[in-house]
Amino acid sequence: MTPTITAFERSPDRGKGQARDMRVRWALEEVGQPYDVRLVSFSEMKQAAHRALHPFGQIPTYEEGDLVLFESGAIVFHIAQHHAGLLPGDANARARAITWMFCALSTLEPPIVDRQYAVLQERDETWYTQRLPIVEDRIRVRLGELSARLGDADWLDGAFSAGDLLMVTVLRRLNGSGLLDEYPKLFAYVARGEARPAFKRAFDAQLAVFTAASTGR
Ligand code: GTB
Repeated sequence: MTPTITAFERSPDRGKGQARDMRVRWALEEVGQPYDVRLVSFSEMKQAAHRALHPFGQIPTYEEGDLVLFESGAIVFHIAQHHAGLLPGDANARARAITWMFCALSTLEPPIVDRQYAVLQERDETWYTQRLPIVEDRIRVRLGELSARLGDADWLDGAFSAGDLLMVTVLRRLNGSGLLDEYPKLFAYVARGEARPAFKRAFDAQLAVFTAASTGR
């Protein structure tokens, strides 16, 4: 059965692949699962029909027959569990890959999102210029630790996994901040993820949505 995901009708990131449907698209592309996309506007997201799928009125969602999921991490995990290619067969290696999935979402993503909120919503506050360096230093601590663990390896634990997929999408949220440039190993790691054909297909698909919305095609 072809799953349907939801995505922004017009993404505020202007097609940069920062919205969280990107990680779901990428996972589906990695495993070769075709999918449909239903585009939703900001107002549609907050209406009852969409809230029935997503209690917080957000994207992405995932529908597959009777199954409805929200939370991008849970969706990627579901895809990885039901298709070959994103989680190793060996039980211990699989558990470690899942650990990296959690790590991406619960250790790396929160300070990075905190910075994005600061930049987007707190810029006019009197304390903004004092707070931003504090937030960025918190991110630097995690990036330094992650970089040390990655070392010269291509991926976090052996072959590319759903853990890398989530980590790369989380680190991409630092694009334009200059922070990732301070960690050449992580910079190269993200570039390796972005070079994967499945990433490119997912990126192009979400960019096409933005381009069509902007040009009216
Ligand atoms: N924890 C949830 C998950 O992982 O699925 C978070 C879902 C979420 O934050 N969804 C956002 C959303 O629907 C889109 S991805 N926002 C609308 C709303 O809450 O009303 C977050 C996002 C949005 C925009 C950019 N950007 O412009 O760069 C980046 C990321």
